[in-house]
Amino acid sequence: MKVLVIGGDGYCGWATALYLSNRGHDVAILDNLVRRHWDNQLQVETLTPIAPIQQRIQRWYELTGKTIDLYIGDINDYSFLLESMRQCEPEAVVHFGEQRSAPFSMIDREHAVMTQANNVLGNLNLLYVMKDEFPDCHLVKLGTMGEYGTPNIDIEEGYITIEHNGRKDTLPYPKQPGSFYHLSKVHDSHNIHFACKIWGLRATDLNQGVVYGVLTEETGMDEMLVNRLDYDEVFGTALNRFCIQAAIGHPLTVYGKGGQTRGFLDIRDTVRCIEIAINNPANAGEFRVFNQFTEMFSVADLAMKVKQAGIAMGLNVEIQNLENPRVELEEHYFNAKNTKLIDLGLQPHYLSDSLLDSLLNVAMKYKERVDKKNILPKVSWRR
Ligand code: NAD
Ligand code: USQ
Repeated sequence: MKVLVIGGDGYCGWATALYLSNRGHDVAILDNLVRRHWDNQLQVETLTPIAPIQQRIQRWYELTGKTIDLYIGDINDYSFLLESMRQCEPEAVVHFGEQRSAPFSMIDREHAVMTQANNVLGNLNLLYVMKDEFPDCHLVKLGTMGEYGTPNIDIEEGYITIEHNGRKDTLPYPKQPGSFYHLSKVHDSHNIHFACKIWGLRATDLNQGVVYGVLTEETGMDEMLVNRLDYDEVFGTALNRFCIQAAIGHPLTVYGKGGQTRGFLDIRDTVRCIEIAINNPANAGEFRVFNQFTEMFSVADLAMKVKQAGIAMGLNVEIQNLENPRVELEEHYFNAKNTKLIDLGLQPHYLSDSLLDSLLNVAMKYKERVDKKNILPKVSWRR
């Protein structure tokens, strides 16, 4: 299948582009490289040194003989997006190309506005290109589990059937996100749902949990293909951060009581879930929602697992409960459904000691590159 991966220079996008290419799909990447620019602005760097996108793609070709076309530009530039789509003629578009950090979106007004403008308007441009010229193309859009927040009832996959005053309907599941970033995903979901309804577009919204890990079969083939691994307070996510903290002897930064529970998945399952979604497209007019995670953990559980794995490797690992910079429940009910991708064939990689060992080993390999001043949280939700 001809697949355009928007955001293909990023963490999930790069791994996905190579995975799909390796499985015989005809892959193109579109990215404006803004993430590399934001890293520079914030003076943060991925733990793993990533090569420029052109070199990455060239190396992939040298190793496998498979080509990946590249479109460098911004999806907020409508004519660029339209022209790229005309050249590429994708049957499926996988859209990862957004500002994806909750703390980034909470730095100040500019970052909140930048996040929502970049994400919501970019996605809206894409919907218009699809409506005008690619009405049969399947949109696979990365949403987030955080769209739901932490309600005191089970979380369904996108929709909930409600009885009210003797009448019954199946409605979009209520959204209570916890940052301006997570809110941008809610706005995207509403726009996509509406576009499917009025124009008959086909879309799958993948409400993904927190991704961990760095190696996939493809990105592990060569140093030049290595994926990014963020550990800083803005772009680093919980488990990845904890492993890198353990590797350098920094206490694990559990925010507040650590009872915050989330859905998590291995990056090897991210890439497989995308493949499942594109191989089983939504119907015309259908707005389908899958919850994309494999296991639920509290932040305190994760820290304890990393501590145990670290100690087994001879590391001295401590856990520190920091004052929570975010406004979020630290003890709450959380039970989310995730059967739709499993029913379509996902065989999860569960978090295991061997995975933690491999993440810790990658962290140890590059630990000299860690800038310790980028670890403790500085962005506050309350300011
Ligand atoms: P990332 O920052 O590593 O990659 C995003 C890529 O999109 C970057 O290469 C960036 O340059 C590009 N991009 C951003 N805005 C763009 C624009 N306007 N035009 C063109 N390209 C643009 O992020 P990631 O971790 O790979 O996340 C990818 C997607 O998955 C995001 O939408 C994110 O919300 C979602 N997601 C990520 C996680 C996670 O744990 N990493 C979890 C759930 C959902
Ligand atoms: N947390 C800590 N210590 C840390 C980092 C995080 O306790 O050092 C806590 C946070 O307070 C939060 C939880 O861990 O309760 C998750 O935080 P995170 O930074 O790992 O993830 P989050 O901000 O939710 O965002 C990440 C990705 C985002 C994606 C989301 C999926 O950056 O793109 O949408 O995970 S989800 O959380 O399911 O919405």
